[in-house]
Amino acid sequence: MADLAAVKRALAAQRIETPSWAYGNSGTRFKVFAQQGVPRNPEEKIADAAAVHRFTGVAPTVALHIPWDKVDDYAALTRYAADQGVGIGAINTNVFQDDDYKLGSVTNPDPGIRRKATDHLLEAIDIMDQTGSQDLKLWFSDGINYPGQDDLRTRQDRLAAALRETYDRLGENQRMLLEYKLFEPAFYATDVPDWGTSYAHCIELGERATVCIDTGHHAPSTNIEFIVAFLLRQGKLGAFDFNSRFYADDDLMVGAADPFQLFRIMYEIVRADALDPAYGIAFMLDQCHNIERKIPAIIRSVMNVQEATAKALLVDRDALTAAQNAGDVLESNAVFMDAYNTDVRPLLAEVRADNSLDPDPIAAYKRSGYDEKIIADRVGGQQAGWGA
Ligand code: RM4
Ligand code: MN
Repeated sequence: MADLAAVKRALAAQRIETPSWAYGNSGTRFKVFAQQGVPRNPEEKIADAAAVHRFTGVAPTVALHIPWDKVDDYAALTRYAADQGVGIGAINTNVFQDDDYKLGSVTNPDPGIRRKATDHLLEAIDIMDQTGSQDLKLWFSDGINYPGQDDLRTRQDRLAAALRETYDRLGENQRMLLEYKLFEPAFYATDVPDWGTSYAHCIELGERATVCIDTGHHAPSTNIEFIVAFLLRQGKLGAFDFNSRFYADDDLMVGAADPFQLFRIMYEIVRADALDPAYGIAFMLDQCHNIERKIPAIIRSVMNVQEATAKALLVDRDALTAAQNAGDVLESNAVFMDAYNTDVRPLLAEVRADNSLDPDPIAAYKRSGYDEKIIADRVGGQQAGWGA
């Protein structure tokens, strides 16, 4: 049996970072449906992240995306966040929304455009110096649509050069998280399409470069927990961008499409003793809430991660190891599934109550009047979103 007191301690200590952009408007390439009460600036996004933390108790940091969250004074923004009760987490870079980047950013054939893209990555580190952020998260939309359009191998050289320059600029306590994505917006070949490519570049760069797994960025049926186990064994798993998908990079609420997969991923984390924030993995959400209210969707996402984690912590590891070593296929699977099939909602309600939180964060949010308040207050001005 798992030690219940230890499980509760681990759940109370869990940390999940929410993304500033999930509080703003987003959509598909067909339509962005505006909502009432959407933040109009980084401060309002941070206020919403702080609301999520107040009701869940486990989301004390918010990731920023530059230039979407560009401000004149990052030290002031950091102080504002602290006043709200949260800290600023990873700094995400954006080299995918400028006309210059049509043929790529750091892998563009034009050296001037590569310079501009690399300068943006360096600028993000300057921002980290001011916010105290430790993580620089890189995602490149770079790739090509047609065979022969550009040289696959030369593009890797250009990528390596930009990563090297950026890595060398990192401070001692700063890390680089290199994300990969199978396709979109490039359709034929993406320059960082998979974990192997990211891993190889990270190895070349050094200790402080690690892989970020965005759960929505794989081919259908990819065994993500295998990637998790492998990277943990190599000490090269730095972060997650959690979300869920049915088809491509759907960016839906994590755990919505496949809660069992999320449990399997969290089991590998627990199995490696990597849940503790001190281990250094950043558990972040990277989601878009196109048709649902954003704040309760993020609260629900945090709860989904907590539920998967609780189940993972409940796996009877002694019984599992014994069954595995005895070659008992059915018993091993049964021990694993027993934990997955446990209703952990009462346990999590208890953990919340023990930590002076409402056992039902969604109901507490609804009762709080925060939603009505932002709808009333945030009138006029331009709502934040992917384009703004
Ligand atoms: C990408 C990737 C990045 C995110 C952007 C908005 O698909 O997941 O992490 O910053 O979307
Ligand atoms: Mn992502």
